[in-house]
Amino acid sequence: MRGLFRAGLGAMAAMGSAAALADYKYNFPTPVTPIAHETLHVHNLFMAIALTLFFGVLALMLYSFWKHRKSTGHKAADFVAPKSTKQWMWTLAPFAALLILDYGVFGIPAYHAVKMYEDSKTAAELVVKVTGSQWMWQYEYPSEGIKFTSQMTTPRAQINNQEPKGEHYLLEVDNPLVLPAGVKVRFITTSNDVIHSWWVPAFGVKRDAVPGFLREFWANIDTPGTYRGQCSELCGKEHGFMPVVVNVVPKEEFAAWVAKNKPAVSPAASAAPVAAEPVKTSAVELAKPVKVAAAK
Ligand SMILES: [Cu+2]
Repeated sequence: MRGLFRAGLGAMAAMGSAAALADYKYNFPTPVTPIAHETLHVHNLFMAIALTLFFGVLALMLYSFWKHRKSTGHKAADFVAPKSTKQWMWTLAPFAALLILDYGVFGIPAYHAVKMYEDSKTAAELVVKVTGSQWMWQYEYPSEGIKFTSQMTTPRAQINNQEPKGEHYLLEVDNPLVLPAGVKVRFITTSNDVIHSWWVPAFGVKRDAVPGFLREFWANIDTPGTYRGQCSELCGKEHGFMPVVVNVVPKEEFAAWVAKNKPAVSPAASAAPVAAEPVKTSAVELAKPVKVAAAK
C-alpha cells in the first residue's frame, strides 16, 4: 500500500518537474498578465489535487482487489441498498467528499479567478475598443481618437503552399494593436457581423465579440514584447485568417506612439477612420477594408 502510494507520488513529481523543464512548451504560454498567472496557478493547483485523488483512489482500489481476492476465501457482498450504519457511511462519505471538493477546494479558487477576470473597470487607465469583422480586427482608442484596422499579411501563396511558410505564418498583421506595459487596459468588444472571439493566450484572456453587445475584459501586461493570438470563434470561411498581434511597449514609447497617431482634428468632428498606417487593401486579397473603415 505504502509502496504504491510512493510510486504514485514519484510519478506526480516527475510529471511536475518535466512540465517545468519543458519551459511551457507543452504547457500554458508564459503568463504576462495577472489573469494569466492566476489561471496557471488555478490550473496547477487543480491538476495536483486531481492527480493526488487519481493515484490515491487507484491505489486504494488495487489494494482492495488484491486484499479481498476470492482465492483467500473472500465472498462478494450482494446488497443493493445500504442497510447497516457502516454501509450508509460508505455511501454518504464520498458524497460529502464530492461536495467539499467541488464547492470548497475547487470552487473557491475558481470563484476568485472569475471575479478577478470580470473586474475590468477598477483602476483601468486606458480603454481599447475591439471590433471583430469578417475577417479582421478593428481597434479604437476612444480617448485618444485613434482607430485602425488590423489585417493578416500572410501572403496567399504561403497559404496555398506555393511559397515556404514564414516564421509567423497566419499570425502576422499590417497594423498590430499597440499597448503600454504595466497599465491596466480595459477592453470593450463587439462585432460588425457575426460572433468572433478575441484571444491572446499569453494574456489569459479570450472574449467573444458579439454583434449588438458590448462585452468587457482587461489585461495588465507586465512584459513588453510582441504577443500573438487568433480569432477563436468560428466566424466564416476566413476564420483562420484574422490573427491578433499586440505590440506591448514601455509607457513612454506608447505615449510617443499616441502623439504620432493622434488625429489633428478632434475625434468627434472626424468621421473618417485614422489608421496607424494607411489601411492596405492589397495585403490580403480577400479583405474588405472599406466596409470596416466606414463602420461606426
Ligand atoms: Cu472571427
